[in-house]
Amino acid sequence: MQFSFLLSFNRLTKVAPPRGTNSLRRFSLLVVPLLAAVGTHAATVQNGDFESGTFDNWSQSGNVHVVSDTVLNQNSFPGDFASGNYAAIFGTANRENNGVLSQSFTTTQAQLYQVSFQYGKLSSGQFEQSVEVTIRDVSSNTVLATFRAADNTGESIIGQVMSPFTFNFAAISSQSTISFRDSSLGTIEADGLLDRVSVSAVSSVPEPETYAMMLAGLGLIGTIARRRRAKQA
Ligand SMILES: [Ca+2]
Ligand SMILES: [Ca+2]
Repeated sequence: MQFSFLLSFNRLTKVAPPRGTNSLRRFSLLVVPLLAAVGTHAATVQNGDFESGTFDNWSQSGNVHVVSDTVLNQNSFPGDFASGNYAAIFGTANRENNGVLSQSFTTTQAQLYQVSFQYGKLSSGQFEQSVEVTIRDVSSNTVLATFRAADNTGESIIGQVMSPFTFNFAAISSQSTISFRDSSLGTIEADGLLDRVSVSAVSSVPEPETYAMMLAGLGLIGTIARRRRAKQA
C-alpha cells in the first residue's frame, strides 16, 4: 500500500515536458521571452508553502495549524504530506472544522490571475474533507471567484496524496484577498491538508516597451522570410 502511495505521488510530481518539433522550439525561443516581458504584473502570495513553519503573512482563525512531516511521521503517519516539510492542516484531531486562512496581495486592475494550490486528506476515517476558496476585491469586498476543493476518496492514510487544483480570477483593483475556509463534512479521524498556494498572472495588457519588443520580433521574422524568398528566387 505504501508503494502505491509513493508511485501516485511520483506521477503527480514528475510531469514530462511536451516534445515539440524543431520549428516549434525555434518559435518558443522567440515567443517565450516576449511572454515573460508581458507577465510583469506578478501577484505575490507570501509564505504560500508554509515553509516558515508559521502562519507568517497569513490571517488565521479557528482550527487550522501548521504541521510538519516530522510531526506527522512521529504520530504514526508515514509518508510525505507536505511539499517541503510544512503544510497547513484544517480540523486537527476530532475538534471543530472552523479553520480559516486568508491573505491579501497586490494585484493589477483587469489582470487575469491563476490560483494554484495542493489539497488532500489526512485520514484514517471516511469523512469527506473540503475547503472553500474565495477571492475578494479588498476595496469593494466584491467576490471575484469561488472554488471548492474536496478529497472524498474515503481511503486510509497510506493511500492519500495531495492533489493539485487551479482556477482563475480577474482582479478589479490593486488589492485582492484569498481565503480558505474549512468546509469538511466531519472532523472525526480526518483533517484537510493545504500546501503550495500561489497566484500568478496568466495574461496582461502589454506595456509600450513590450509592444516595441514584439514589433522588433515580427520585423525579424519578416526579414528572415524575405531573405528565404530571395534565396529561392
Ligand atoms: Ca510546504
Ligand atoms: Ca479532524
